[in-house]
Amino acid sequence: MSFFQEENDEYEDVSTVMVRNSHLDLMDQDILYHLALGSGSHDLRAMFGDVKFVCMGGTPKRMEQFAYRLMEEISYKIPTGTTLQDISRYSYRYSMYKVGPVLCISHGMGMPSVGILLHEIIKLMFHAKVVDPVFFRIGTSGGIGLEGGTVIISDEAVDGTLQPFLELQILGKTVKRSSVLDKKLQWELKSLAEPDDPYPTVIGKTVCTSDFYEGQGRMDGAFCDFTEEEKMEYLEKLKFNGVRNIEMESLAFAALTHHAGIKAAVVCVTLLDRLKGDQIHYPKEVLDEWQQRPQKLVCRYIKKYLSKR
Ligand code: R2B
Ligand code: URA
Repeated sequence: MSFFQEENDEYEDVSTVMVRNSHLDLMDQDILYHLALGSGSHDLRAMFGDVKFVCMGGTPKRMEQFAYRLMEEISYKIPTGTTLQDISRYSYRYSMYKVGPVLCISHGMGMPSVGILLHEIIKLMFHAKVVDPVFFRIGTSGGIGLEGGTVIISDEAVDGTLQPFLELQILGKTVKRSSVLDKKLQWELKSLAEPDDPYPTVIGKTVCTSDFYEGQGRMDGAFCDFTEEEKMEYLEKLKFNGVRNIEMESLAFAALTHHAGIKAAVVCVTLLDRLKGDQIHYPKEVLDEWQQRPQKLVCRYIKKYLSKR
């Protein structure tokens, strides 16, 4: 397909990941504490220099599953009788698996968790001199006017007030970072949705919140000070503004990858339609199958890219 052709052309002008921190040059080693790795203790270039894709998702189990799916799909072999190792197991924070040029990492829940991980993974890419990696978040979300099981590729990540910025408080001041996602990557992913897929794959805006309950207009948390009418007015306003889903990491993911000049995409499945309710009531087997849908799409992308090399 033509886009991979173009992409390869693009990669003729390759560049390694840069960090925007001159202080790192002055440190004799950099401890990536939450990954249980370090530039002094590990040969990061030898371990990770070949990475091309970094895939992040909420839970360790899902990312392990994804790593095994990839192994199958790209025919990546490990010695018979052995299993993939969780590279960050001694951190007891995140889980990380490497399948050839793909890193699969759990990011936990919420922007602080994915933010810490991104700082360390971006530095890992820098120390390992990785060339033009592509980052994916594969996750779950609440749909806005879309049935459970729908796959959404985010074209923009915005906060609960629809602002396309991540707001950080640094030294007591508010700093805004734009949450930009790669347009071309979104359409490349969309083109890999198959007519036979028994679910829709759409592109749309994603609201990212700091809370699952009140922050997402749910009335089933421990606290709720708004009425059903106020909730529906807000959710309808989101729909009117092109929002297709709500989750909790895309804003930090988009803003920090963009700040590092890294191409990134967010692909989430919906677990319910928030215009119809708050509780996630589907059976576990249904939810498990739905959660594999973003994995399948990203897997198709990686497979296609690798087959063109
Ligand atoms: C989706 O699901 C989690 C909350 O249940 C959160 O990490 C998110 O973004
Ligand atoms: N994750 C969220 O953040 N919200 C939902 O409604 C479902 C999954």
